[in-house]
Amino acid sequence: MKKNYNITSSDALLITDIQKDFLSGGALPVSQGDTIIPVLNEYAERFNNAGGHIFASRDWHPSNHISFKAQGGPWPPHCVQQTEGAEFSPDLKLPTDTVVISKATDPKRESYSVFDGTDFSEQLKNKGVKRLFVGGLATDYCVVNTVLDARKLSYGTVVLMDATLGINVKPSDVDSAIEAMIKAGAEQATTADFPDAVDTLPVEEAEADAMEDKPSARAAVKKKARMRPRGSVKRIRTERKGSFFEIQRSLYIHSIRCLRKAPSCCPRHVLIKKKEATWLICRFEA
Ligand code: VGL
Ligand code: ZN
Repeated sequence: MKKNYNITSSDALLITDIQKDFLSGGALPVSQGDTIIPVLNEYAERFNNAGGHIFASRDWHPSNHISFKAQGGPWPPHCVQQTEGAEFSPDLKLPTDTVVISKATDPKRESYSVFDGTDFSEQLKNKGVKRLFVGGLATDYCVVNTVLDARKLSYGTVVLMDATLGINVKPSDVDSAIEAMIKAGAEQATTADFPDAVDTLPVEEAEADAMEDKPSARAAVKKKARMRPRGSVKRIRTERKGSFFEIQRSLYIHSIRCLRKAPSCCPRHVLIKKKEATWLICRFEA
């Protein structure tokens, strides 16, 4: 059954290790790793629009890290600080206020979990995060260890199954990792478990201001809205300082009726806070 996660400011998305060395052509590529990048981009946009917090971790090793073969470890050198391989993929679209967490920086210690030896836990606490959604690379190393730590710290924890892939040194490693995460109380979800994607059309500040004091401007915006093509696309209403206007006419009657009662009067309405403005997004089509 669809879970319909409602993302708020007490939620965070963690995008783990989408770095060149873990992608095709890198030093330790995860097979098909590149294919999850567009999915992660979509999650990032969704969380950003909904006022959720976004974190991106990076494996950030010194050149003599204990996990490297020359030091007796299992891996070829990868994600060495300040090298190209440690860079995030140029295809990854991180919102501007994404918080980057660097991990496994101690030469003498392997740390797969983003919680290990970082200030991640403190950052989550400071931001009031209660629930963590995790995607990225690699399911059987960074992701599983991070998720198990998140559960130990009692975070609601959701593994984004369509946005994570593993290394499978042993072919059963990813399966075992998933089993361990579920056993620890993590949920599994995919994009289909979130409300339908909505286009958040930003309201120009000027346009919204004009509407507040000038009924004629309001009429012009409404006329423009009426001229938008109809179609099956779910559309939006916005609310700013108590003034509303519709983006698509098919929503208008329903939404006005709704708003008179309460902004969250039906399950298809979600309120999200973004900067000072409150956006009311309606997924209802009249
Ligand atoms: C990772 C292998 C080596 C990870 C880091 O973060 O998943 N995997 N180093
Ligand atoms: Zn590493």
